[in-house]
Amino acid sequence: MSDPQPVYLSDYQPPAYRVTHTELTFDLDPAATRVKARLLIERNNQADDKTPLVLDGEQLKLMSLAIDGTPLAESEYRLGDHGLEIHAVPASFCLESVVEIAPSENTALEGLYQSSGMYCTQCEAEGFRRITFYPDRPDVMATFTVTVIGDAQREPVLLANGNPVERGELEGGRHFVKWDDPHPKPCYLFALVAGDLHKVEDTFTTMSGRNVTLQIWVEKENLDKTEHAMASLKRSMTWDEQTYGREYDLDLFMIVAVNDFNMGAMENKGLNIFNSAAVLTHPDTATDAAFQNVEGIVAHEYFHNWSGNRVTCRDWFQLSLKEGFTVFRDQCFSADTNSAPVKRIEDVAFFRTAQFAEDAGPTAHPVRPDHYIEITNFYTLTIYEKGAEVVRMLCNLIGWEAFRRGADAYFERFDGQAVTIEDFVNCMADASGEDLGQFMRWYAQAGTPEIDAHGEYDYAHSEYHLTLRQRTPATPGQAQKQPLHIPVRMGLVGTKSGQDLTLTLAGETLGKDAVVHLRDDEQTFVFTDVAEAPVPSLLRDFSAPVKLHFPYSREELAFLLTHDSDGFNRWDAGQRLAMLALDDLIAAHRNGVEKVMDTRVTDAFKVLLTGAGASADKAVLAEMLTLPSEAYIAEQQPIVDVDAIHAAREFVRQSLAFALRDEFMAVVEANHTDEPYAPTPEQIAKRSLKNVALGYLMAIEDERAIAFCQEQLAAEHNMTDVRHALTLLVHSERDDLSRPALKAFGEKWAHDPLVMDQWFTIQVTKPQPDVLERVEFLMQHPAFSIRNPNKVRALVGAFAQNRINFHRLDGKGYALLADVVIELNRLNPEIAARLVTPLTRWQRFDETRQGLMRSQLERIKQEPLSSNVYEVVAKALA
Ligand code: B3K
Ligand code: ZN
Repeated sequence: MSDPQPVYLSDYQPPAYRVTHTELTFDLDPAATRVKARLLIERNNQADDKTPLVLDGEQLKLMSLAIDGTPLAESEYRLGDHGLEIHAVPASFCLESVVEIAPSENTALEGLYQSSGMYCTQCEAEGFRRITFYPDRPDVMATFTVTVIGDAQREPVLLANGNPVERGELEGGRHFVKWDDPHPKPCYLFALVAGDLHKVEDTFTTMSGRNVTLQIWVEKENLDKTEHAMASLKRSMTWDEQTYGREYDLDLFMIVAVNDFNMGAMENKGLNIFNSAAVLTHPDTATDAAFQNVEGIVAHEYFHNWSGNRVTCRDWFQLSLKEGFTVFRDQCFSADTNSAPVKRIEDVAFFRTAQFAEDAGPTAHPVRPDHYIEITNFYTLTIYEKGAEVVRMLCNLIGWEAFRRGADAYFERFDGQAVTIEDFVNCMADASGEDLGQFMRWYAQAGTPEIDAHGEYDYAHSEYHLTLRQRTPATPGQAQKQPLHIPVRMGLVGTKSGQDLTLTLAGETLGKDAVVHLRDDEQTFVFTDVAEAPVPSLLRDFSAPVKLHFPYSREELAFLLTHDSDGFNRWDAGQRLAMLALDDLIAAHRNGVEKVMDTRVTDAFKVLLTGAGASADKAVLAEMLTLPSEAYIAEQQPIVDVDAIHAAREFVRQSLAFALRDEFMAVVEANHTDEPYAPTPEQIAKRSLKNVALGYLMAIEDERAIAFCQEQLAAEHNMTDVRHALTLLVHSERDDLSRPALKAFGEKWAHDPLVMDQWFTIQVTKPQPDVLERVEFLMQHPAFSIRNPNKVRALVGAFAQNRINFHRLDGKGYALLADVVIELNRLNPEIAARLVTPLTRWQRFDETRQGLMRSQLERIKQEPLSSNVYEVVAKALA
């Protein structure tokens, strides 16, 4: 068998035929569902009557095929593994086909499959071709009428996109519902759900006064877990009206929760399908983080109704057109709804760890890739999160008002069309009059740009000279990089006054906080009338997705930590200060020298804890008291020393806890509350601050903290507190604390799959070196199933993030991951290809680990691989 071949953006051709209307009838059966399709098809102008009709189709059993009522002879078409070609067709016709598919055998969870007995679909990106023969590409947009036939007992609820227009009883205990979706859509937005579902209903009146029915469909036992998702949906609808002037466009909006789902959720028109983990919440079962995650995902999928559905992508290379923009929209929504600085800190902390790692690894790709083998592998942090950073930069460059005008023009000009990233950026250029030519390179160049900054204060002339030099490292297939247009938001903080100084550049007064535009490889900015020596505060609010290097002294960082007017940079100064201390400790560990704590970090923490200079926002404070993660520290090192990083970070945690024991305890006590749970920013802030402080105290097994954890666990007030207390007890060295607590929790929640996911994760993220055996044991647990992506992520995915355990020197961690990847390659290639990621980062480790990781990749490569896993593994070994 030959290796799978890539598809290239430069090969894009418009479709030869378009589908104007799609009529589908599903006769549901687990092993043999019949799908009847009637497609109204028209030839496009650039094609002629010799142009064959090419339809995608995979794993379909063709039962019949006819054009305008006349069955086709076998000689009139060619059937292959990937589709169907009809040699000659009229300019305009109706194609009728009947195929049979087996949802119960579909373990890939793409196309039509069964989850906990119910039928559901996932079509993006190329799942529709597993449902019927069709031009499965986003630039073919049709109206859809869908009839779903099922068993009245087993599938009392039959859902599809749009509005229900007819329903009735049929022979043999069967029934049907017919749905009509008047908005033309690409087939990746098609959805069907059937099963024994129950709904919670609400209504929303749009800004023009239309009433929309909102429904959330779940299994019966989850009816009490929908309130937060419904409230989030209504807030999202209001926010999109107020912020972007966008109104919902059908009479019905449905969300369905399913247990087996590859991603978080899917924005199918009028019928969003959600991973149950991304929609169900209850104070007893979901943490604050889960509540916030649900809010963000509900918003994200809802916002797609305009940024994705009404205006969609011409081809899958443009994926970030809808994803980057929609992530930016959901980030702004969450920032407006909760604490804006905390939202930014959380997003950036994650971005700088995970996306930077992707950009530095063998699968690095631009926000708009120019080729791929398997598009499913490109639902990445680069497409989503870096894409969102690029849209954010655009918005900051041209200002919100111009950005909003550009967005209005985009939605109006391209409504009902499938378009490109240029179309979007051109709207922004038109609305603002800016030349965004150089800016477009952000979409084409992979890799994280690095800025080396250097500053000098000229006392004699009261000038500050800031030199910025940019470079982007080579990435696979892109050796040479061109300079980018990088907006650097900044301030100069006076060392005497502690205040932002007025920025004057080339005679122009810019205010106290301004953006300088770095366009060349190197530029020097001369600020005049700088009355006192400043410390520069650079890249405020993370104004561009770059690595910024500035030779700050620890004193300067401590100064910014308390004086920077930008909350994000105050936090970042703390992270940089901690990083300097951690670097020293990592070196000490490696050289076998005694570790000594940097008292400047302790002093800074003391200032934060005791109030002087502390931010009023408790959620920000909790972030400031959180050390950089092991994964982030690893990203800063040329060769990752897994053990030294762990030892250094633990040393800092324990040193801080010993030095500030009473201060941490005071924070714990001051922020404990037993008011009724609500996922409000105020309550969440208090809980996170308390739990961060408790974490430090548990690092030294402080007796008061142990008692506090035990009480917090026993009180069962809410899952945030319960989970945190349980985690701290389980992650302590004290088996006597860990065992009974885990057992009781596991028994109590055995019936709830989402809580059991948490139970798995807590056990395999332990910092003691005996976790691998636990993973093997838990994979046999009745609550675990390799077919359920949430379980795989909670157990195996979480284990692979447990750095000291996954990277064991005997290589058993790598072998375990490879075993699971090999098994999943057959069952669910999309999940297998994601799971293999940690192994692909082998270049970052020492020689021994490199060899061990590579040999597991080689072992995987010996298998008959799906194109998904093949693409990732081949790149990693290239
Ligand atoms: N658009 C979906 C992506 C699903 C693709 C999975 N192969 C989720 C989202 O971004 O909203
Ligand atoms: Zn999305």
